[in-house]
Amino acid sequence: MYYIIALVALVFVVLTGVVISRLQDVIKSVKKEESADAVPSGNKVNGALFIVVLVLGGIAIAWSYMHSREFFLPEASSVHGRRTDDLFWFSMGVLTIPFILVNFLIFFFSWKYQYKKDHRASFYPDNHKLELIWTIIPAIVMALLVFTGWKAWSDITSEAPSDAEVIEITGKQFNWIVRYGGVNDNKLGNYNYKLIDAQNEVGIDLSDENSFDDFQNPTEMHIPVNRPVLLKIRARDVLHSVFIPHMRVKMDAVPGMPTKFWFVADKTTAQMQAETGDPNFKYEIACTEICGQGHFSMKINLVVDDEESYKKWCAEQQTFLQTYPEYLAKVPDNLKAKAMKGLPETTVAPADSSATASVAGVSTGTSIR
Ligand SMILES: [Cu+2]
Repeated sequence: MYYIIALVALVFVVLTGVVISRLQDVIKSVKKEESADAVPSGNKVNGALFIVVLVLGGIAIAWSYMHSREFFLPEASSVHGRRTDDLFWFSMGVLTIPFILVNFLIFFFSWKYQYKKDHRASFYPDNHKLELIWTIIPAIVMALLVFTGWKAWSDITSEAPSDAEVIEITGKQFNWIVRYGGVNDNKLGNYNYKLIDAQNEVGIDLSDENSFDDFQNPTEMHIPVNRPVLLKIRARDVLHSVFIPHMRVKMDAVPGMPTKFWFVADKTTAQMQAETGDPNFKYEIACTEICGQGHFSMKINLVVDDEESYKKWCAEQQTFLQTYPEYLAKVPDNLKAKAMKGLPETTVAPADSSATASVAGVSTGTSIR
């Protein structure tokens, strides 16, 4: 035991000796530098290089900004899009001014206050006025940015207005399926993932009468201009993400967790074609979540119509039941007559006696409603 204590004590004595000798080395070297008159040879060159980096770096930043402009988001075509763009550019402005100022001073001072013989730096330990200024001004600006951003975000994510056009968009490997509430009631029918099959891709529940006039489109989405559109977003398999760059719409499509996004488009496709001078201009909806090998192909077009053209387009679409009349078999007997409305005679013809009975009950069915 004594032996161990003695050994530890010895180690500490040796360590103390090492530390003292190191300290003396440091003191010696400091004294030596003070006495030396020689200015480090690279002093002036380094000082000048700071100015060179400042000028060349400034030019490079300005050039890269101008050069990348074509890759910025296109001009917004939605009401909230314009608002978020304004906020973005306001924040950029607020950040860019101090960025330029601070970086200019860092490089300029490094050159101006380079080592000069007989030059002594002035120094003060604290300055209350200066500290108050650089605390209060950024605090006010930050509060302003946070508040305006929070206000915009809470408006964008608020409940959609009651007159919003409700459209469902479902992501699957690898395309989007757009479903509309139909021309009669503008109400989307219920869905159930257990009902999904080769034709019924989103699992439309045909026991819900709201689904009878629902129609789907796998190639494009039409929306009316200047009217709120509520996207109900779903995914069938893996994570996808709805991205409409011109509309500033971006929302994940999550399996088992429906999401939504509402917005108001305020420029029709025709207007954009005239504005851009490109008769082939099309708004696009893309997937912005790497969702598998075919991710790149998850793109459909978005057509923003004026109210009249939109109504006309909706009226021209075939309902799901018109496209697949065999699904009439899934409609409960008491609703069959209602579901058959608008179906061509030929598809109604093969109905069995029970279906005919329901046709006979059309009047009772509708009178109940
Ligand atoms: Cu994807």
